[in-house]
This record gives sequence, C-alpha cells and structure tokens, in this order.
Amino acid sequence: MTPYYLTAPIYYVNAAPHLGHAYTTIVADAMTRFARLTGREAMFITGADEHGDKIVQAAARSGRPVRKFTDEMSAAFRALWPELDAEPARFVRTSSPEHREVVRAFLQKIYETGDIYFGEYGGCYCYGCERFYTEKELEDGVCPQHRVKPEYINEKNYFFRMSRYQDRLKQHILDNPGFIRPERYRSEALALLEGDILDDLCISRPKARLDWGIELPFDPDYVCYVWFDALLAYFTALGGPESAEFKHFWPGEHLVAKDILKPHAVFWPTMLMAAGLPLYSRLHVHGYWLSRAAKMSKSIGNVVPPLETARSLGLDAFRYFLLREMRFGSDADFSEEALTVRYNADLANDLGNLFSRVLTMAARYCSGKVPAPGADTETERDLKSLASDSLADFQRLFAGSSFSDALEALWNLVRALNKYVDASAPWTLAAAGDQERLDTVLYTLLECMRKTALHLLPVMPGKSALMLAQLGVPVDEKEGPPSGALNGEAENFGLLPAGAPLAPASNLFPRAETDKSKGRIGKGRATP
Ligand code: ME8
Repeated sequence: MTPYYLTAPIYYVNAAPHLGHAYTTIVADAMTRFARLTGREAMFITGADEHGDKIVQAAARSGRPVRKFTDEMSAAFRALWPELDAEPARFVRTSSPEHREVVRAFLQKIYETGDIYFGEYGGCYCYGCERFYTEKELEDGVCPQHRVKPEYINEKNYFFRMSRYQDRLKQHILDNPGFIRPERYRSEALALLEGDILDDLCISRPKARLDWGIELPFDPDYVCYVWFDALLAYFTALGGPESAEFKHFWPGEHLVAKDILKPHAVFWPTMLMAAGLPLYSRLHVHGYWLSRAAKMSKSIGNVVPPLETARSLGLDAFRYFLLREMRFGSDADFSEEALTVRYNADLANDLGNLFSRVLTMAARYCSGKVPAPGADTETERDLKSLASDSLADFQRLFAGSSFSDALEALWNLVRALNKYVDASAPWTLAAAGDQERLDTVLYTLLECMRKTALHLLPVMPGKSALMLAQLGVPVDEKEGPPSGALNGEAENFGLLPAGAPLAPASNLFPRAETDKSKGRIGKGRATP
C-alpha cells in the first residue's frame, strides 16, 4: 500500500490559534488515523509560518522582538495539538535552519533553470493574505477575505515565471478529476487559470523594507516572499526533496480551507513543475467555520477558543461535533447550542444509551462476559446486512473526506441497534428463560458495538478506546490499534471473542444541559 503523507497548513503565528485552525488539524489527524486503520503507513504534519510582513507587524504591536514573538507564538500552536489529541509527526517552523536550507536550494535550482527573473511590478497587496490581488479577484475594491482595501505596492523584485506553467497546470487539473476536491474548488481553480494570462509570481521582498525572511541565495539584498517560503515547509517536514523519506512519502496530500486555495492550487503546483518534481496527489479543500454569521477570524474578533470549547463537553465530543456538523467543502455555523444539541442527540442519547443499556444487560444476563451466540434469525440477518452497508458506506465516505455523511451512515447502524434492543427485548427473553436467544441478541449487539467503536477511533480516539476496553478488546496503549484494523470489518461478523470480560456500564456521554442564565454549557444529569 502506498504510504500516506498529509499536510495541514502551517499557520501564521500572528495571533493565538482558534477553532478554525483546530478544525483543520483535527481533520488531518482523523484522516491519518483512518489511513492507518486501512493498513497504510501514515503521517501528517503542520507547523508555524513565521515570516512576512504580517508577523513583523504583529510582533511590533506586541512590543516584542520578532524572534521572541515567533518563539512564543509557535510554542502556543505546537502545545495545542496534543491537547486536542492531534498527533502531527512533525512541526515545521519556517524560521528554522533546516527550512532555510530547503528554501534556498529550491530557489537556486529554479534560478539556474531560468525561471526566476528580476523586474518591476506594481499591484494591490493584502497583508492579511500576504499576496497580490488582481482587480478581478477583489470584491468592491476590497480583499474578499479580510474586507480591507489592499495597499498598492510598486517595487523592483524577483519574479517566478508562473505564467509559463499555466497551460500545463490547467491540463493537469482537467486530466485528474481527483486532484482538487470537492469539485466546486476544482472548478474555482480552473477559473483562476481561464482567460487572462497568469501574472508571474513576485517571490522576493527588498531587505530595505522587510528583512525578516530567508535571504535569496542569489541576491543578499532580498528575502524570499512568505508564500514561496511557506509552501516548501511541506518538503522540510520530509527532510527536503533529496531525502530518502521524501522519496518514500512524496507525492502527498494537502488539506486547507478555501482561503488559501490559490497558493495551493496555482502557486505550489507550478513551483513543483519548475523544479521538475512530482505534483501532490490531492488537495482537500474545506469551507469556513462561521461565528455570528461571519468567517471566524482573528481580524474580525469573533473567534472561538478551541481548548475551552473542547473541554466543555469533552475532547472526543468536540472532535465528533466538528467532523459531523461541517459538510466538508461547505461553511458551517459554530454555536455552543449546536454543539449541545448534537452532543445530546447523537452521543448521549444514541451512542451512550446503547452502550449503557447493553452493558447493563450483559452484566445481568451473561455474568459480564461476551456470550457465545446461537443461530441467527431473520432479524439478525437483516441487522447484519444493514451493518455491512453502514460500515462500507462509512469507510467509502470517510476515505472521500465526506466525514459528516460517513458519520451519518454509521449512525444508521447505531440507531438500528437501539431499535433492535427494543424489538428483541432481552428482558423478556430473560424472563422466559430463553438463554440461547438472549445470548444471540446480546452477542449481536456487542459485536456491532465493537465495530462501531472501531470505526470511531479516528474521530474520537479516547472514547472509542474506552468503548473497546469496555467490550473486552482493549487497544494496545503503546502501539495503538493494529494497522489495517478496519479491513474486512464491513463484511465479517463474529470477531468479538466469546468469553471476553465486559466492563460494567458507565455513563460515556452524560447528558448536557444548557445553562442559559450563565451562558455556559455543562454536563448535567446522567442519561436515564
Ligand atoms: O494561511 N474556518 O495561515 P492561517 C475553517 N500561513 N478553517 C479556518 C478558519 C475558519 N474560520 N480560519 C482559519 C495561512 N482556518 C498560511 C498557510 S500553508 C503552506 C501556509 C484554517 O493562520 C484553515 O485551514 O491564516 C485555513 O486554510 C488556515 O487555517 C489558514 O491559516
């Protein structure tokens, strides 16, 4: 199986991370865990984008020297990921010596092939985006992301002959429908390449104006433009394009939101073409988390702090909510109320109740051990067929980044299991002394719950491991779940070993109540 290398963006460290950054990193983590569970060697990376005007301006506002400022801010980003159970294999800082070497070698290579020239350019620059905008891209004269009027800059600089690769890139996107996903962003990328000739990319800044950056190897009076530098962090994480690790893992996949579609869909592939390197295999693009109907952003000041929010109902519930609530590619609204409603409906009611009911019955009727099942009836056969479909759908949809639909498919099974409990009424079987039928029903439930927990591992690593431990099949704490653990799970039943010790029922997801008077959410009474 091909190894899996995924990148989350390397975030600007001009302000503290918010829920938008947490979302992308958690999605990258979930995709990586999922890839491992399907048998692939997998890792994802992220990092800190530390150069450029925007960082210098933020450092100046904070009154700290830029080096100290970026040290502190990068550390805050880096420290957040383990708190969210996200496990990047590398964290690249663009101010690191390793990264500087990768960028300088890349620049030198392209310079030598003749794709870099010196010239003069004037254009509208948005410092928030750290890029020039064409008139066509502006909305009512302002940057569509930051809603500010870009500044006109005219300077002598170095340029990358991006226009030279326009047709080749367009053809590549046309020939490879999976290159940029979902489809709407592929169309957007194609639209950027339609019609007018692409401007060449200004890739330097005169040191006289900005000296916080990587010096060009062929002109000490200039530093590298922040985007040209930042994209190469995806190579630094692998030790640069000459390394064995690079040869092993590249081409990789990228995950971003739509704000940075152009640098990833146009700048980066043309840079790779110029360097004679293989293009990435896929760009996954998601929409925005909105707060009070606007894009959550540092400049608007409507950001949601990720850690406090994650802690309100538990980290796993937070991760579940993010993946379930946002349809990948579209925007989604964040509100504490939506989080509570989703938590109560899906986790406390559907999933938590199922676990507590079934484990209570297993303790009562099967001495707290997984029973050996008897013969299936039509009801079990129907349920297994539904389970097979749900799990296969989950795997297919998750692999295609349709996380919300994947979870919905899995919940078809969770809801069917709850109905099966009601319909097969184990308590009446127990009253009638029909132990064989009781064992079959409880085994079927426990086996399907095991499958559900296994499929939820990428989304809710903590609670899923707890669920598996409760079912007598704990995940190895050090090694994690075995690679490829999901393979065959949609088709094969009966993998839960009879006799495995079951844990007593616990309240996995206590019901949450909205305390409107305090404006906070918290855990309330246990689910009945
Ligand atoms: O663009 N909703 O960094 P950045 C969803 N340094 N995702 C959001 C979001 C929101 N409201 N706000 C931010 C940069 N994000 C560059 C990247 S990569 C070589 C260089 C997430 O700090 C989303 O992933 O502005 C978005 O693409 C990214 O943060 C932008 O982070």
